[in-house]
Amino acid sequence: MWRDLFCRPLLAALLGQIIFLSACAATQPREFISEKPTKGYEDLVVGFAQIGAESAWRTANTASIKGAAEQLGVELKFSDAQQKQENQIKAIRSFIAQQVDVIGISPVVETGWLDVFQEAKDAGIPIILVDRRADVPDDFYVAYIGSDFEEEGRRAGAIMVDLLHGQGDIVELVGTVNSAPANGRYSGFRAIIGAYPEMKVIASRSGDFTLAKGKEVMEELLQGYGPGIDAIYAHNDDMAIGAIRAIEAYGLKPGQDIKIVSVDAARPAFEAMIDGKLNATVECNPLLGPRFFEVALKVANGEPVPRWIKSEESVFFPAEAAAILPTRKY
Ligand code: GZL
Repeated sequence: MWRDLFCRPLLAALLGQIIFLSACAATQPREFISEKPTKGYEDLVVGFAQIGAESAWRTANTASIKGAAEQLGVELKFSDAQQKQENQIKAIRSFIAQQVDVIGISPVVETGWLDVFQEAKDAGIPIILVDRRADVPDDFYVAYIGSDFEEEGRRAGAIMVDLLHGQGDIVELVGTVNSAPANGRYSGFRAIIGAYPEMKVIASRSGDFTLAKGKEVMEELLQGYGPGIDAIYAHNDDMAIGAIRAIEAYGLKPGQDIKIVSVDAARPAFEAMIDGKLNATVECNPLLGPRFFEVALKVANGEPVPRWIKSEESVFFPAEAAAILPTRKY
């Protein structure tokens, strides 16, 4: 009897309270719930420290990043460092001062980033490496979006073995010294040709990924080695085109007297293959803009992202160059 008098009304009151509170929670606007509001692309402010405009690849990479920002409505603060590390460091400090949501960078070289990356970490601003890696502790960046440069070097090495039938003297045009692509392409190439004692790299000089420097270095190497050069391994197409011009000026036929293998698969490489002056190009994809902002948005919203978003890449040869050239996006 006394339970009925006492318990039922109490139970009814408790039930009413539970219903009322859950109704409140369901109707409360998100900002009053402890979660942080999710950002959209149009809320995102991103700083990108680009290396420069040294090659056709870099031009395409910049166009991809700027184009994606515009298409998505992201506020992009973009800096061109003219291939100088100190300018990239200044750019990162400027992005920190402006309190951007995320910083992207293609580090011109692998080392010398610890202090400024620490400053970004202390400011709570995540860094995404795009295109090139940096030699920093894992917790100094949230993701790397880019290629496997060692694999690119291995692919170039395998092509060179075929072209030279396992024997010949090779000249190497190296990219920017101490950059991740130059280091990876250098070691990957040697991992393959090292199994062929009759294949020798007789000279390895940096052309800094530019056409002009590649031509200049090739002119010097032709003076030193001349017809003794069986093949060239160029770490990018721009240096390969510079070498082609030097070989022609020297009086030899590029692609025939001297075989040439390069990396990037930019349009000028396809044109050189169609002209019979280049024997192969290993693809390195510069069109990283959309993926960069996709990852940046997830990071800004505290969502997990893979540590390495790896580019899918191929290799191209003269026989298919004319058919493929119209389809190339860079
Ligand atoms: C590779 C990229 C390199 C290209 C060059 O991912 O960093 O820099 O191979 C470019 O053409 O200059």
